[in-house]
Formats: sequence, structure tokens, C-alpha cells
Amino acid sequence: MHSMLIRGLHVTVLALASLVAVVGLAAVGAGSAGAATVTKVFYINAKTAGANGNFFDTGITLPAGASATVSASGSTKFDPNYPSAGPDGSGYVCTNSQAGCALLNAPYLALIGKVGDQAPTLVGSGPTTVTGPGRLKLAINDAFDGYYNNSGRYRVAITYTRTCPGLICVG
Ligand SMILES: [Ca+2]
Repeated sequence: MHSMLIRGLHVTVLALASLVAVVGLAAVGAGSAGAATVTKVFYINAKTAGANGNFFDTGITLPAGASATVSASGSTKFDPNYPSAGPDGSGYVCTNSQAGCALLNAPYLALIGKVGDQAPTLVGSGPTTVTGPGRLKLAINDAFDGYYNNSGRYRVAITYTRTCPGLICVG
């Protein structure tokens, strides 16, 4: 009886120690200068991310001069009859200037980024740095009217510094 009570106390002490460790890590992550480095992960679909020129909106807004690092993996197809490819794109290039491409003269299925009003750029599998100002949006390259027969998705990890002017962080 006595020994069981002691064992129970021991477990409680261990649990408290773990809790303190987790809180300590969170405090380090939040930083002391009103900013926090965060990583957000998105899964973007080859049927929709860029279709008709509509890029996938990450919801991440980068202030002027601030940057984010983008890394991607996964497998997609731009046509059931062609080989699959990853975020660096296939061996086929989107030159369909009539319909438009998420990024003209870049490979089909390449991961494309666009920040605010800036021109779209090739991101690929990365890690690739993109710079503000503006909202970060993503696309999987294809002709604007050609997304209907695409398949697959990419996992995209975006690491950036979120500013926290008060208790609430922005971005
Ligand atoms: Ca297609």
C-alpha cells in the first residue's frame, strides 16, 4: 500500500516536469522581440491550384522585405496519358500563350509562387525564398483551361517570421 502511493507520487512529479519542459519550449518559440518563426503546411491540388488563373491563397501576408522559405514534395499529373512529376515540374513546358499558364515557358506541374502584385516565379521543390510585400499564393503549372484532367497534390511547407506587435500575432 505504502509503496504504491510513493509510485503514484513519482509519476505525478514526472508529469509536472514534462509540462514545464513543454511550456519552456513554447516560450522560446514565441521569442522576446515580438516575432515568431512558424511553419505552415498546405496540400494543394493539381486540379484547382492555378485553374483559370486562380492561385491557391495561403493566407500568409509578407511585409515589404520579409521573406518566406517554401519547400514542396509530392506527385501530380497534367494529363492521365503523361508521366507524373514532382514540384520541379515535368519535361513538358507550358507554352500555351493563348489560354495562359500559371507561369509561361516553365515546366508543366512545377510549383509556382506569386507574392502580392509581383510576377509569378518558379518555386519548385525548394527550399526557395520568396520576398514580400504581399499575400503569398501558389499554383501548379498548367494552361489556365487545362486543369480539369489533372490529378495529385503537393505538400507545401512555408516557414516565415510572423510579427506579433501585441499579444496577437499577424500573418
Ligand atoms: Ca491538364
